[in-house]
Amino acid sequence: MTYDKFLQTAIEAARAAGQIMREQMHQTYRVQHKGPRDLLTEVDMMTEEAIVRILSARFPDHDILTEETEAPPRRSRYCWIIDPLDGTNNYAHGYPVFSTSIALTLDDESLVGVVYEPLRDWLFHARRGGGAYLNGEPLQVSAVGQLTEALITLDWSCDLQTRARVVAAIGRLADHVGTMRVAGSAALAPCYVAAGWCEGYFHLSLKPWDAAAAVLIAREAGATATTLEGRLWQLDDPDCLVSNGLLHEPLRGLIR
Ligand code: 2AM
Ligand code: CA
Repeated sequence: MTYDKFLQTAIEAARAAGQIMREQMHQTYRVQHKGPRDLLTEVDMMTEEAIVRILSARFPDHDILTEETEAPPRRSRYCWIIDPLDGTNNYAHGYPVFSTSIALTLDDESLVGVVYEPLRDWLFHARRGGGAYLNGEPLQVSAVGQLTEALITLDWSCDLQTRARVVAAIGRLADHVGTMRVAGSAALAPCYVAAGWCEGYFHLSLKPWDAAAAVLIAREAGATATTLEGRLWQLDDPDCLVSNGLLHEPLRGLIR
């Protein structure tokens, strides 16, 4: 079945990227600045190349949208959306939280999503309508319904104006939620909501490749994902709140 072929290929590509990340972690690699507080390592490029090679060989007609390199359009209804190394800042510091994200979209809707955390060998995946899984075990969001018991995760932006909005939101949340964590990988954090390890995650300046796979995985585990205005989150929306659903509206009210 074609869906299985899409999923198996995405898993193969994500594992290939993860292998490179593990191998390169203790080697010397080049690190550049893409912009202020925005890093690009040689490993971003190596992992991207490995993923694109595998996907293009298997699906030469599909489009590819990937963080680091612009690919020529093939005008397919199918598009692979890739963040080869999500959490580059963490990776470059040796802080052990980073991932690879690969999604396949059909007409801008995610069909298949894979997020791989190579250091723990954790592979999150989902198929639209088919549930979400971690290493083959089904995932379900948490049943926590009290803000005071909630663990909320979030990410900064490298842009200072957005960062100030995040800080203001943290200030409003602080009086109400159980505790907060800064995630460092926008592709992993919604998977942790999917697993029920935290109740919510927000980011105000996402790119499509950060969350194309992760939001599908979260939704398939029962999560709600909207913009701060409350509209269902779509690929090109920069702001996103992913939650277990029960706490969505109170969280959205505090963050926006
Ligand atoms: P990245 O590591 O692939 O760049 C925390 O920085 C999270 O937000 C990371 O997942 C990071 O992805 C993502 N992110 C999204 N947009 C970003 C940007 N413009 N600069 C830095 N990180 C960004
Ligand atoms: Ca990246």
